[in-house]
Amino acid sequence: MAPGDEVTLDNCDQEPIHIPGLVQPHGALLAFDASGCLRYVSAQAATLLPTALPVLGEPLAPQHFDALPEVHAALADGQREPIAGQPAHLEVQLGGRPYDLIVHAIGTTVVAEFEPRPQDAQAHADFAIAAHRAMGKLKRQTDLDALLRVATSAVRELTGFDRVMAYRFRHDDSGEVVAEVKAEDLEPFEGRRYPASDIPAQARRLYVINTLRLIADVSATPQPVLEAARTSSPLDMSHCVLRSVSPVHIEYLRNMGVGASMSISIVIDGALWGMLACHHRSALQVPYTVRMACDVVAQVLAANVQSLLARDRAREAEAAVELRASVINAAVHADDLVTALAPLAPALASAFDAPALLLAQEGRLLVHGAISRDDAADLIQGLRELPEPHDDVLSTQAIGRHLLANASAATAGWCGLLGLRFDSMLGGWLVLLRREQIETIHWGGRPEKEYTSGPRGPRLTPRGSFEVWKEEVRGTSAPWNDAQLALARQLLDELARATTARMADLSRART
Ligand code: BLA
Repeated sequence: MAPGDEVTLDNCDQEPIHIPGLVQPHGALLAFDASGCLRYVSAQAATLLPTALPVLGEPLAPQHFDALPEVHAALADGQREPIAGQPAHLEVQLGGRPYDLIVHAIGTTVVAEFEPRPQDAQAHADFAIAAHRAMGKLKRQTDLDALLRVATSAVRELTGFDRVMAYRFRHDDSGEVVAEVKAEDLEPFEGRRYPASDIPAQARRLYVINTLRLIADVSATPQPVLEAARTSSPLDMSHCVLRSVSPVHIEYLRNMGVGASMSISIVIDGALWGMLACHHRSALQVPYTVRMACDVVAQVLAANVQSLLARDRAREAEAAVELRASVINAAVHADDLVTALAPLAPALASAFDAPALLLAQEGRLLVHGAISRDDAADLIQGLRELPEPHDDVLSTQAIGRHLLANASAATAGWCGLLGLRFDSMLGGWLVLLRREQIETIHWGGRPEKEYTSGPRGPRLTPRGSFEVWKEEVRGTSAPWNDAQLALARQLLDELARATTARMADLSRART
């Protein structure tokens, strides 16, 4: 897709959002080539900046910004040391007004962006204290939910947004609002799920390298970036602070009644783990320094999330070792595995995050959880009748679609199955079950009339997003993760070993 082609709901993951040729109109952009000539300028730069500017195609000369030697120096410095993605920041006065000047290099091009400092920008001292307090609080949190809540509160306190959410990506790039602070009269979004397509892949890639974006006024008309020569390539705005965002996303925000939006990436191990996403009902120009403090909050947050996740993984691994030992203990020389393991059913189910568990061998069947005995027996029968499996660990997110089309358990909403065939002679199965994802999530949204719908239709509304997510996950459970699959394999080995040992005992007793 080329810049200027029409963006639709079907091709928006192809939209080259890094070269929109447009900036948000609250600031001005100037970009210079390696020889110091002005190659790109945003249309309103001359109106916004009360100073002499070079003409397109002409070099930056000392008389430009003559009152501002430091601006000239920053631009010259940028040209000597082009470090992409590492912007330099200056506070400058133009015509008696304060501006934030952000300079960065992309390739050999040096980009200077000017943002007028909002008149009511929080006093420096207050804001530094608030930022400092937020970092301290973030560092003290020892559980993930509390950590995310503290981060959303900190960003809300620093910026004044009406709503700040922590949005966490799931295994399939869909997302969930896992924490939220908001103005009281706004409808809560916490717990909501959104499909991967609400933040297309190219946007996610960009958000890993450029971690903060502000859409200061959703209803402002973007300004074109003029080019010195038609033959030159469009300016790569991946690292620009004024980059104008995709029209599809603007329509989405407008439909939701959002007047300003900001989001900050939570990057862990080079991948986008989540975002802090902020909404305001009217326009909101968050000063650059405040945005940078929010970016630091997100970095501290990411580091803490990473260490809490590592701690949780270590705890889970420890619990798995203990569980395995209990299983070995209970199973060793047990005459009847089903009875011997019954007391461990709750711990086993919980280790696999499975609300139901079945254990069967010969004519015995243990049922744990809210599945009917008939559905359980039918499922075990179905598994026993399957053709000889390649693997004694079976896993699926969709029993009805991929394993047993006619299982009554599947009809009753059981979709995820992790099955361990530990005794092929006597039909020994340990089965963990999960429900359909949708059954566990309820739409708490207000009626759709709360939202408007633009030219691209109702898809770009919270309800439209939820419907897409529901379609994508219909008939499936959440997936089994690697740790759970590894534990399954270990337990299978132990149960199979116990079964073999019992057979050996029995045949010894017979001889
Ligand atoms: C970008 N989509 C985004 C962004 C967010 C979301 C946070 C980053 C830009 C920003 O900070 O506003 C999505 N925002 C959400 C979600 C919530 C939220 C899910 O607050 C939940 C509470 N968007 C769509 C569809 C398409 C789409 C259907 O919903 C395309 C078919 C596109 N979203 C889209 C694009 C971008 C985007 C192209 C990139 C915008 C840019 O940076 O230019």
